[in-house]
Order: sequence, then C-alpha cells, then structure tokens
Amino acid sequence: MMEKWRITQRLLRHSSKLLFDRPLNRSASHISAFRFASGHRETFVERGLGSASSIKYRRFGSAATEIQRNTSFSTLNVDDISYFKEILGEKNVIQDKDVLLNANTDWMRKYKGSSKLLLQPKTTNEVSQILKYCNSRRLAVVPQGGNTGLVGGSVPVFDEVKSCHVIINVGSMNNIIAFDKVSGTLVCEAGCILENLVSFLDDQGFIMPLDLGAKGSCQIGGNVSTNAGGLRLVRYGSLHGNVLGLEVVLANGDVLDMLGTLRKDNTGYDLKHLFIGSEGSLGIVTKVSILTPLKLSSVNLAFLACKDYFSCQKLLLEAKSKLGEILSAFEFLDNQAMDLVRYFWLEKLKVLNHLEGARNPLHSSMHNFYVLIETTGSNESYDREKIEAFLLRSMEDGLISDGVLAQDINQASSFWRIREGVPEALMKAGAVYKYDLSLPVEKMYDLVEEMRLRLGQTAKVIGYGHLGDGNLHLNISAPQYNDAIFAQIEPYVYEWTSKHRGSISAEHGLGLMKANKIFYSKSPETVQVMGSIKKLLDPNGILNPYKVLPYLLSSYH
Ligand code: FAD
Ligand code: 2HG
Ligand code: ZN
Repeated sequence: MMEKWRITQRLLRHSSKLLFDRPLNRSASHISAFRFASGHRETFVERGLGSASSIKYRRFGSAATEIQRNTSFSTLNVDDISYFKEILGEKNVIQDKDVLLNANTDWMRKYKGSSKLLLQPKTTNEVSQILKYCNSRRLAVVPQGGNTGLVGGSVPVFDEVKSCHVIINVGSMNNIIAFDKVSGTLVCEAGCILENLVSFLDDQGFIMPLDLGAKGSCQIGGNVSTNAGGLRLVRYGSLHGNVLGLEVVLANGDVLDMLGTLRKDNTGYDLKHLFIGSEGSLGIVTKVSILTPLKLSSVNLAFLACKDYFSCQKLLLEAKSKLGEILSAFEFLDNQAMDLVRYFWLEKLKVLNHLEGARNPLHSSMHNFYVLIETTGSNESYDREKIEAFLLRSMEDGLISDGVLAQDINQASSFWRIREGVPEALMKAGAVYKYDLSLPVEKMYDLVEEMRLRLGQTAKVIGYGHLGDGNLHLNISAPQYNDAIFAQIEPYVYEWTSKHRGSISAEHGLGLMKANKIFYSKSPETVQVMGSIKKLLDPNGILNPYKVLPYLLSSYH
C-alpha cells in the first residue's frame, strides 16, 4: 500500500506542477485582476410612498434586498467637500469617477452604490475629525478596507438621488508600529494589507494567525471588522482569541484606545470584542495589536480524494486524533467545486497557450470529494513520518481513494491555489448565490444534496469550505440571477440552518445581504441588546447604515 502511495506521489508531482504552479508571493493583483470581470443584473424600482420622499431601492437578483431609505441623512454639499479637503489635503478627497466606481462595487459585482466621495485619511486624528464632522452633519459613512467582503457590507446602499454616503478607506494607514519577538505581538495600522503583514512577519520568523484567499487585497482592519476565519482557524483559533488590542474611532469622533498588548487583562468589560466582527457598524478600526505564532520549519500538505462525504468526516476525526498538535488546515471541496475551478484554469491556460498537462493533481478523472490536509510542526522527519503513517493508514481503511503529498513549496502552493481559486472561479462562472454556514459536520453536506434535489438542472450546487471548523460554503451557480431559482433557495437555506441550530454566517458576516435574517441565528432578546449597543455608540445611525442589524434597530428617525 505504501508503494501505491509513493507511486501516486511520483506520478502526480509532475502533472500538478505543470498546471497549477504560481509565484510564491501572490501580489494584490492576483485578486484584483479578476475583480470586475463578471456581469451582473440589477433592477431599479421606484415607488412613491405617500408623504415620504420617493423611496428607491435596488434589487440584485440574489440579494433581493428591499430596504427603506433613512431620510434623516443629509445631502453632501460643496462646503462638506471643502472641509474634507482642508483636513485631508486635496489628493485624499477622491471624486474621480473610475476610482469611485470600484469603491462603490463589491468584489462579486453584486452590490453597487453610487457614492460621490471617497476619503483616504492618513492618521487616527484625521479619521476622528471626519467622523465628528459626518456625525454633526448626519452624513452616512461606509468604512471600507480591501473591498473583498462577500455580503455587501463594504459598499454604500443608496445614493442615486441624494448623495449622502461617504466612503472612508484607511488603506493609507499602513504602517507597522511595533513587533515584539519575545511575545510575538504585532502592532500595526488597520490599513495594512494582510499579505504585506505575512511578508513582514516571514522575515522575522513569524506568521499571521489567519490566512485567506483574499490576502493580497484585504486589510487587517477589514479582517478584524468581519472577524475573518479562513484556512488556518482550525489551528490558531478566531480573531477573538488572537487580537490583543484595538484602537477604534467612534461615530462622534472619540478615539477608544484599547490597543493593549497583554495576554491577560481582566479589568472590566473587554470592549474590543464588540468591534471584532461588527462590520463597521460601531466604529472605524484604526490600529490593531495581534498575537502572531512562530513560523515552524516543517510544513506538509496533502491533496486527497475521498469517495463520499462520510469518508471526509471520518478522515477529519482521524486527522484530529492522529495528527493532533501538528494539524494546521483541513479543507474540503466537492467534485462540482473542483470541476468549476479546473474549467476556470483551463480557460485561463488556453488564453496563455499552455493547455498541455491540464488536469487536477489526482490522476483519475473525477472523485466525489477532495480534502486538503496541512500539518505544521518543528521536526521535519517526525512530522513527515507522522503524516505518511496517517495517510497510509487512512488509505488502508478506505478513507482515502487517492492522494498526493506535496514535494516542495511550489507544489504546495499549487494545491492551495486550487482551493483558494474556488471563489474566483464561481464569480467568473456567472450569477452566484452564496451562503456561508456553520453546521454540525455530520449534517453539513445533507443540505448540499437537498439543494441539488430542489433545484434540479436549473443551477449548479457547489459545496466546499473549512470542514475542520464545521463551515460550509454553499454556492449556487446559475447563468443569470433568476427569481424562480432564488425562491427555491431562500428562505429554505436559512430555515434549514436554523432548524439544525447552525449559524447563517460562519465567517463572512451579515452585511447588507443578511441584516434582516439575523433572527435565524440569534434570539430577539439578543438582537434587541445589539440594537441598544448600536444606539449607544452611534446614536445618529451614520455608521454603515442598512447593514448588520435589521433596519428598524439600526436607523432612528
Ligand atoms: P471590506 O470588504 O472592505 O469590508 C468588510 C466589512 O468590514 C465591511 O462591513 C466594512 O464596512 C468593514 N470594514 C472594513 N475595514 C474597516 C475598518 N478599518 N474599520 C471598521 N470597519 C471596517 N473571509 C473569511 O472569513 N474567510 C475566508 O477564507 C475568506 N476567503 C475569501 C476569499 C476571497 C477570494 C474573497 C474575495 C473573500 C474572502 N473572504 C473570506 C471574505 C473577505 O475577504 C473577508 O471578509 C475580509 O476580512 C474582508 O476584509 P476587507 O479589508 O476586504 O474588508
Ligand atoms: C473561502 O473560504 C471564502 O474560500 C469564500 O470564505 C467562500 O466563496 C465562498 O463562498
Ligand atoms: Zn471561507
């Protein structure tokens, strides 16, 4: 059996390298190059509602969001622009149409606002002055980071008639403030791009405790504000555990200095947690202090095939018990996801004239499921032996039908590229209805199968995600957004998730997409307390309106 395993490795090493090699240092352009390529459908509906000003709402197929404009916001005027220019300087007050088009459109091209103003502050003091001013003028504000969010939280909602939204991006606040090697504590400004922090830490012999496919564009402030999960949460835990401190500017301009670097601090309420995952609805994160793990020398990555979902589950249990402390990622994708990503790469390679050798890393044409298992430890021979013994045993037990262990870092990167390429492939494939669910692992894939039965041939149902964390990314891909398809999906997916005591947002947040769906995962009493906190910290409701909380709790007329 070991021989079969080794032969598989030899066979596959070559073919996978041909197709999936990528530069090790993925730059921001890796993400942004494909950002605005797929089309989207949008409809505008205008209705007069008696005495209120006419209410206009935008409906984007799958978003199908119908919200009422908060009429208490002011309209942006020339005096406002002059004030912003005075405090930020001309070049940081952006009115350029092309730049604004990007800032108004989300990564999926599904949500689109039409704000006329993007502000790029360079210091906390500037953020404070902007917010103080916007609050006194009742100008709505959308905090934006790398704009890679997947729930419509990072772009404005209204503005076609009445220009009242100001986009604030702290991307120019991108300095590393301090790094302490003994404790592994990094303190930096919120606009630092995640991948730049990874590179900085790499030189110091450390890593970031989070990793995600959007690392080339997303900012640490955005990561904190969404409580991003990602590929290594199974090992390093969530940002609620890793973030040691924050500096946050409140709606009224007050600066909350909670930028501690201590592991332990039980002096009353730990308010930073309110801002982790609050999606820009309570304040703007300007600085972050985060605990970073040491970079360990031995990393192994296996790309495996499983015949059914039950085997994936058993493999997870086995990996937890046999790989124990060295397990650092456990991801899965089904054959529909693999198909999509393979097609996507084929198309790209066709363009590049490199079609030869195009296939997935496992030589037989198709398997039902694929699993990536990564280990990270400090002893190369011991770790290698451990993972090889685990793989051999799992093959003998029939949990793995085929597999390959990466032979070098380039090959490992090429395997990750397949997994990380799924969102991009989905975005390129047409319309996508995206659901990010926390569910008990044993139930998780039942939903994918049920959705396939419900939708028949009308759409492709794709299941993949962070199996090690019980996080399913259910994606439904169709040529175009279509109300009939949408009616088959919602509210069914949310009801199903709620029935199984899951969460309708495992890691992407609620944004605009799910602000009104919060009750599927939170009790009315809990949501009421959230509303009270929102009102306390942002009494005029200027911060990221229409997002996160149901409309009536976040807008006060
Ligand atoms: P944005 O998209 O700009 O904003 C997201 C939200 O945070 C918005 O509500 C915004 O108002 C708010 N915000 C941004 N910056 C600030 C700030 N400084 N202060 C206050 N509020 C702020 N997510 C995961 O959790 N795990 C994944 O594995 C993952 N993989 C992804 C892969 C791809 C290819 C893509 C496109 C996205 C992925 N995401 C993933 C989603 C997204 O990248 C994360 O949510 C990320 O953390 C968003 O960071 P950002 O800087 O782009 O924030
Ligand atoms: C990932 O894990 C991201 O790749 C995106 O969270 C998930 O596309 C999605 O649904
Ligand atoms: Zn994810």
